[in-house]
Amino acid sequence: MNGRRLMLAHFYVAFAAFAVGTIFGLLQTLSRASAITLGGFFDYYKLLTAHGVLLAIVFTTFFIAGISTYAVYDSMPVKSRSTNVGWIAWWVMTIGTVMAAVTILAGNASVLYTFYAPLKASPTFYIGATLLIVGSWIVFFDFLLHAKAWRVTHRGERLPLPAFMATVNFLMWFLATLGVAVEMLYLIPWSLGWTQGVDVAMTRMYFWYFGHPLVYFWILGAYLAWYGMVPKMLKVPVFSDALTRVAFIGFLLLSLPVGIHHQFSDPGIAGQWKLLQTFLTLLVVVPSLMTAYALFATFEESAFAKGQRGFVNIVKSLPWNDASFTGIVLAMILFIFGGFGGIVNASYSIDRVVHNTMWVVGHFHITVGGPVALTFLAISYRLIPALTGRALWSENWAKAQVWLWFIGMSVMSLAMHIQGLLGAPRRVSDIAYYGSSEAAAWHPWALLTAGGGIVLMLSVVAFVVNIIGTLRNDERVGSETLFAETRANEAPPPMGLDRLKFWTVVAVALVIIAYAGPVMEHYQQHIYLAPGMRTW
Ligand code: HAS
Ligand code: CU
Repeated sequence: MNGRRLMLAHFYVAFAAFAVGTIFGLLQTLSRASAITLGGFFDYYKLLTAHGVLLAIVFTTFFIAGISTYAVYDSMPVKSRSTNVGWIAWWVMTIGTVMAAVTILAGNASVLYTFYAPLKASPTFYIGATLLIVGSWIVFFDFLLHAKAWRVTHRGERLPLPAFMATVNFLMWFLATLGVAVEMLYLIPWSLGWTQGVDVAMTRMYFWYFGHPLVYFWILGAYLAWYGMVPKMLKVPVFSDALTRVAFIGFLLLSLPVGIHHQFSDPGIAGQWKLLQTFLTLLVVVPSLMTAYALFATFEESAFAKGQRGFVNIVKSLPWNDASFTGIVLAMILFIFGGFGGIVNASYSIDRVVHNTMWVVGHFHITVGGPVALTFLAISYRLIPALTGRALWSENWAKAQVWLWFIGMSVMSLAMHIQGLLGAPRRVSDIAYYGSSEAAAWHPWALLTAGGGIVLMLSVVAFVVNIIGTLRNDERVGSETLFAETRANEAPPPMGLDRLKFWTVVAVALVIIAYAGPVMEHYQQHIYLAPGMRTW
């Protein structure tokens, strides 16, 4: 398979962003627990911006570009194609990342990862972020070119399942990032002083049109491994090719028209639009439950093959000695809690209680830090050996790392959720509030959050040591595909599932239904253009 160096390049940038971003996260938890005082170069809001951008945007986007390129190139081998387009994508993404990261660390973009206006960062931050997005579009374009070249010798065939999953995820990402691209058309001229003000409400709507699908881009990156690689670890076929395609099409359609569930407290958006998007948000339960069902059926099939029956025997028969498999199941367990927390958030009236509190921070740490990050770390113990041909340095370190991550993330997220229910705000550096009695109730949970953060840091060290050890390991391993076969006797999935142009039209139609009202009503109101400000 060609493109190994390209895939590894994506993973190395992802790991570097992960290692640096988690250090900032630890410092934040210690600061909010009043264990340390941040200041100077280590300004709290600068670190919070760097933590969010490096982990939520850079680590995820590069890792998903890497694992998706593996899925496309591995399942659709096309020897004749060069990797030039893929490398152009990598360079554009990397240059953009460096521009944005340097601007943040230079103290010129403490706008947090959501870069809400009227906070105004330096233009190089917005231009760098835009290049990262444009680079990821080139990754998607590379997949389309690859599929076209593969189709020359595979006329009329369906995309192989790994390539289908990766392509649908990037199609959803492309449609979602159009929102942030339009937002940048406001923010870049504004940051350059070419426009007098910015329409804050509209930039927020553009951001969250992108911001929610962003999280499903992450989870589908993990689902690529759950649906495609976990069966291989268990030596069984993919549970169902058709179900997998239906679930991915479900996420494509239900990711885009729901971003206003992040804006329930925003003024200027009428309640009926928020209610409509609540219903659309909750529909995501369907592909989520389909995923849970397919995965447990896979576990069951592997246990039956070993003559084991019954829930307890199925669980006991799973390969708990395999760090990659164990890490992914622990990630799934975290997702169960994160998912139900999402249902709380999506409940329009209850969200009033938790919005902008540490509850939401707990939610996204157990979702991004659970099914997404832990899956990415766990599957790296298969991907890096497969791409380098070098054996994993230590299976024991890998097992320790995934359990430490699970424990640290569980403790930290629980403590964050409880802080949030007690009213602790997010995005506030000092929560002592001059010794107020209400704030005092948050402190024990802030300490526990920091405790979870320390355990997570140990896990990060174990991961980095293991990856470096693997890259220096002289013991060689084979590089057979990490993806499982689909079931030989399964009826071929309906060809309609592969009609991605049709599903794109349906997705766009849903977006128009969900957003035409709020956008038109917005422009019927008086638009105030905010000149912008810096609070740092
Ligand atoms: Fe969320 C805020 C609603 C899932 C990430 N979410 C966030 C933010 C982030 C984030 C980053 O409605 C904060 C952004 C910010 O900075 O302000 N979220 C949901 C809902 C879901 C959901 C309904 N979120 C995620 C995932 C994320 C993620 C996944 C990252 C990867 N979220 C919200 C809302 C807000 C929000 C509001 C705004 C809150 C506010 O006020 O600001 C759903 O996708 C959840 C699906 C799951 C279920 C529950 C059933 C559970 C099942 C188990 C599945 C298990 C599996 C594993 C597949 C419907 C079905 C198999 C298990 C075995 C052991 C076999
Ligand atoms: Cu969301």
